[in-house]
Amino acid sequence: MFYIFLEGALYPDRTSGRNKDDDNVPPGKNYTYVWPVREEYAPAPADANCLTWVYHSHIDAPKDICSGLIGPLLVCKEGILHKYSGTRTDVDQEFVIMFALVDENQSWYLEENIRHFCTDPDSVDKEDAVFQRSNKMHALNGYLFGNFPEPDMCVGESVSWHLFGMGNEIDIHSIYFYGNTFISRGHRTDVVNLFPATFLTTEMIVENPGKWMITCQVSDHFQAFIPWLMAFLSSAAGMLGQYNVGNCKSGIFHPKMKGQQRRYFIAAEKILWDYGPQGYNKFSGLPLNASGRLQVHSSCCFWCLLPVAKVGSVGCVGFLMEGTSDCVLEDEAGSCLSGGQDHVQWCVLGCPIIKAEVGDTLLVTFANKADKVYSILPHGVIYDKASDAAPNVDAVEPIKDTSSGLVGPLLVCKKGILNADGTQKGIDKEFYLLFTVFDENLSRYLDENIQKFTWRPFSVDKDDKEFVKSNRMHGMKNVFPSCKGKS
Ligand SMILES: [Cu+2]
Repeated sequence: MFYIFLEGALYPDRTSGRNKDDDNVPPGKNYTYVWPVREEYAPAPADANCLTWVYHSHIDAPKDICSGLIGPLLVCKEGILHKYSGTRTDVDQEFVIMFALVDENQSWYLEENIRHFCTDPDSVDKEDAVFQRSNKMHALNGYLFGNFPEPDMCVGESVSWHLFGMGNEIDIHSIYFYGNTFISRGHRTDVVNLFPATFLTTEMIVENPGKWMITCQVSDHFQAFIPWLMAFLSSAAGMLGQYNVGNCKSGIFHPKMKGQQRRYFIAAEKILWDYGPQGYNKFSGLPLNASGRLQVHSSCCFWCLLPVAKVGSVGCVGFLMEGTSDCVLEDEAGSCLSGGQDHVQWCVLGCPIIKAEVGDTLLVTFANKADKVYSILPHGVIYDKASDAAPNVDAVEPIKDTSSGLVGPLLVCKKGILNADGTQKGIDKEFYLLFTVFDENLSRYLDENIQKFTWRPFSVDKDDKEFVKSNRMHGMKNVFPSCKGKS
């Protein structure tokens, strides 16, 4: 709650005189705003103990914010803040992260920056598209290139993360914390979505020691394109940060896992994937080689090479792809370790389905039968550094891997939910829908696809706008519900 003359927002609110003092605080002057926090503004019962809000300058909000004038404002339930120090009594630590594309083109200091930091200021064209793009920083708290100051914490600590997004229509972020999960709005997750002016409090009980990444999973943000830096900094220019978890607290005890071990064998093999196997558009009725689709087909890869995953496990009744091997994993003597033909399911894009109940341990053996290096990184389960598929920023190419088709669902169920055959109690059928734009431009097989499926490979311009557009497949994959992945 605030009074209109304490609002600090410049807009035609029909105020005058004293009521305008809050609107403009000139350099060298000061003004004290008064913002009572009334009961009606308290966190609701289901909210976190402290709600995340922000405050910012409002002379020209976009320009002010891009000039750095923004900060967090936490409103906590009564009794949560220490009477004297103001620190929180309910958690061990708290951190604030702003995810925003900081647009230096909008800064009040653009001219000053050009004069100070450009070698030839007079030659700078502020309307130049490349110049403008180079001024857009996909930042965590205004830091790029992994320079975000790394929060330190101990296993066993409770940590409150106050996250917010600001900025423009490009600021749609899927924030992923590697290594640990957290509670957000009453749900367990490790990914949260942020939009401009969206504020979120998440609560983490830190479980997993190591150095872990915090990333935006939006492909373009993860691999932020900054032309003059990309050449030598690669993916490290993106919206990335890290946090450190140490075993620095004594008396932390993890109970023994009492559930069952669920074993999965997953292999990746390269196949030819057909985005339209029925040969016509089922909504328009047009054949896929009709003029509307010809461009897609001719420019590159309506057909594309992909690695696919297949799962083998005893009791898994799946479908086999004709002409493929019938065993996921063989021993050195050639004997099948994973159940053989009767127990192999072939899955393409968004499969196989891994399931476990709380207390179980998943053992996933991954056999890479494709022609490039791949790995498996899970969401929502704990893994140590020996099972961490993302050891450091440079080694990670998650965007390319998911664009190449290597992504699948993983279900973590409450105890007692799964039947012996892996189906869910009380559920007759399960379907898994993967909605995504498969971007073949990012596939590891782009060059191979161009060679195989274009009429004149040497003439293909991979940066051509139409070519790039034609390679983005707005797909929906219905993963077959039949895999009963039980060991
Ligand atoms: Cu993002």
